[in-house]
Amino acid sequence: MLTETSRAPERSWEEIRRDFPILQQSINKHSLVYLDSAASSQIPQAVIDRIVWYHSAEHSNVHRGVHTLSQRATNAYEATREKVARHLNAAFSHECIFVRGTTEGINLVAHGYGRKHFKAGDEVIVSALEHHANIVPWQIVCDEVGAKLRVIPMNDAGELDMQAYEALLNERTRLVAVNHVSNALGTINPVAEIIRLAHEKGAVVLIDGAQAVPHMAVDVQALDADFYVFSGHKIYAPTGIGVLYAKTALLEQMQPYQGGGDMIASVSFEKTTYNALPYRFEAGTPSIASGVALGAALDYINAIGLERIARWEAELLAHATEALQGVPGVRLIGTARHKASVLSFELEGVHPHDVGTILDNQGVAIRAGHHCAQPVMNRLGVAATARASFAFYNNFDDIRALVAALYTVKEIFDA
Ligand code: C6P
Repeated sequence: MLTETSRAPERSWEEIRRDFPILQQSINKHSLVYLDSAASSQIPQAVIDRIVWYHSAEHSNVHRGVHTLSQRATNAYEATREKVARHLNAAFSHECIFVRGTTEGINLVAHGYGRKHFKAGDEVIVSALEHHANIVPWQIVCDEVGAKLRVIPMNDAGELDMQAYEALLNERTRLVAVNHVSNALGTINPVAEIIRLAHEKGAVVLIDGAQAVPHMAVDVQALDADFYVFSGHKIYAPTGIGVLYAKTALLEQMQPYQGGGDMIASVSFEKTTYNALPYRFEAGTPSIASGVALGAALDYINAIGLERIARWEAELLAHATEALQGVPGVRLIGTARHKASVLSFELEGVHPHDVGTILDNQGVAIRAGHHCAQPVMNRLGVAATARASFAFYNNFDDIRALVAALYTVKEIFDA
């Protein structure tokens, strides 16, 4: 048993940064400063090693073969499901459905749940802060059945108007879909309160956790979330894997989203019966290596500790916010009181794409654009922003490099 004294000493952030081989390179003759983890985070060596081991010793198809390799692949893949369930504190691992990512998870709910349960005149509530992935699937289903999409407004800081939300909720509300953390502005939304209020009206709630799960502990039972989705590639795993958590009772009421192998119990031309949970919602051969890697990524961050990660990222965000505010011409976009490690900004007189390109010339990787959140941009009256997003492998030197690179942009445009 581990005691306080036998526990391994805490590794420094410097040492942890060295776990990420991709960060050790130069880009455009500058040491890489990676500030785009909200788009995709980087992958530590332990996870890369797990992928190599899977392909070297375990690779086969899952849930199908009686042979040893198939069993190894199945065991490795299913071990991740158990880890995900523990990570989210789901009551059962069958409540964790593997999907390609957040987008597919939301589409699964929109089609599997919405199409079956929404009727003409019903209402679905999203927020003004949503990524397109949490708007368009609901629009498609609402259009199909004649339901209405309603939107929780936000203030100029990028915070949801909770009074307006309460006023929108009514007996016609079937589902509320909001993100836990906004990808465009970094706002942390009061999801526990959003869920509580929706439940009072008998509506179910989907939380888009794509930008939350990498930065904070999430307990789906404590939140009482009905659906919670996230993507592996934002939590130090590869692309091609994500998770939809859903309560058993809801999964049992849902239509399969896709038909095919693995999701059936029996098939004849007259009638098909479906497999048990979770497989009923997992048609076709999945992204097995990425799934196995997701388990390794969860082990990796849990070894560091999510509370420690959250504290360090909060320090980085506070420091970067102050540093950017000191650069003449910088205007921060999104100044909510509760934020996760995203900093959206404009530099006066320079298009965000130009900011991004000149920063890249100096080895600083940020994202520029509308961040797949055009309604957020429209609400705040900007076409696009530059966005720096932080992970625990970033440090104060990265922030200094960002600021220095912004002064170079200004020099070029002031000349
Ligand atoms: N946001 C960003 O740079 P997928 O692509 O399915 O893994 O995730 C979609 C998605 C859904 N919700 C939120 C809150 C997100 O941030 C994202 C992905 C990336 O902000 C790529 S657009």
